[in-house]
Amino acid sequence: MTDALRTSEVPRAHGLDGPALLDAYRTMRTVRSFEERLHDEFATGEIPGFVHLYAGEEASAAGVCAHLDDERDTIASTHRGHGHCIAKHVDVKAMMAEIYGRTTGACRGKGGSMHIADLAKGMLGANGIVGGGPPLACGAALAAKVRGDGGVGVAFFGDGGSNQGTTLESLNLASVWRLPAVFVAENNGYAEATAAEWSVGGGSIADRAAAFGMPGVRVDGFDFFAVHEAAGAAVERARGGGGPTLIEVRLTRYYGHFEGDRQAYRADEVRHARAGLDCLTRFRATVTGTGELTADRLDAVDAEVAALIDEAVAEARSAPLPTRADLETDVYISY
Ligand SMILES: Cc1ncc(C[n+]2csc(CCOP(=O)(O)OP(=O)(O)O)c2C)c(N)n1
Ligand SMILES: [Mg+2]
Repeated sequence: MTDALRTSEVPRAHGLDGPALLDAYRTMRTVRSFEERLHDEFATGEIPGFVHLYAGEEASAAGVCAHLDDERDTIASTHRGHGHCIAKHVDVKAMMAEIYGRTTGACRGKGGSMHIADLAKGMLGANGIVGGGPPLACGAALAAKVRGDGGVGVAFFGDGGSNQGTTLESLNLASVWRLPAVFVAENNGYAEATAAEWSVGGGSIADRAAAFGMPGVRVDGFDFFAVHEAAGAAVERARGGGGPTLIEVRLTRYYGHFEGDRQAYRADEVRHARAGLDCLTRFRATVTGTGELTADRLDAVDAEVAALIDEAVAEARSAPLPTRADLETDVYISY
């Protein structure tokens, strides 16, 4: 019997049994390894386009998406979307190939990092338009409400995205239509180089929820369990017909706004976060401290994920680029 199965008999206060804890860890580790590897590979010049890395923010995607299923629940993501994709079970190799612009990619190499989508997994897409996700999530939530299948639409957006008119309109629409929606504001302190302290009027994204008559909560985005708990309440409320919730997740991105950003606008906050707040380190300390999972079991996940990422990069690099004919298909929909 594996450690995971042995501990699964005793769910803890967080309600997660051994396999669920292992899943959460695997998701966060996969995102971290994917992003760290992309950071290295981008520097070789082989990857086209812009890449915005999610490393440091893993607990948000993993804590929220742990409550979602692939069939009826949907998410709308951002330009910093790799973590959301992985947490929503988009195939990691197809993601890597997409970022390399190859025909084996999730969107046949035509979307790249900022446009990875997989409708079969309820992943409506990363999005190059800041504030583009919340209206999509409203549409998905309305569809779920009409279908009556208990589905939930989740919008991830940043502190910068929280100031977009589309986001505020979506909060309003979700409120008046009582949509099964969850709005997840990932406040990493910056929109490009502009500090959230300066740009978020009123100082709190969560507090804006009151203006729309919905609950607003702020959680520590380095703590998987805190995010998981807040998201669980929001998803349950949405599924039960209670309407939308706004969650502000406070966290830090470990890399620049995009790969190549010199980050002259911030000093040692990343070093501080990596050393004392890191979500993977904290998760490991918690679950090994309680005896729910062993360090060996977690190390085995690290090794499995490392092998997967190696394969994903090797396969992506050797996959074909789209031909000219490929580029002219799927541009317009035909009825
Ligand atoms: C409508 C729109 N305006 C501006 C941009 C340029 N832009 C890309 S990312 C970004 C900052 C977004 O910040 P935030 O929402 O906090 O997300 P983060 O990058 O911190 O994850 C901006 C201004 C854009 N892509 N779309
Ligand atoms: Mg931001």
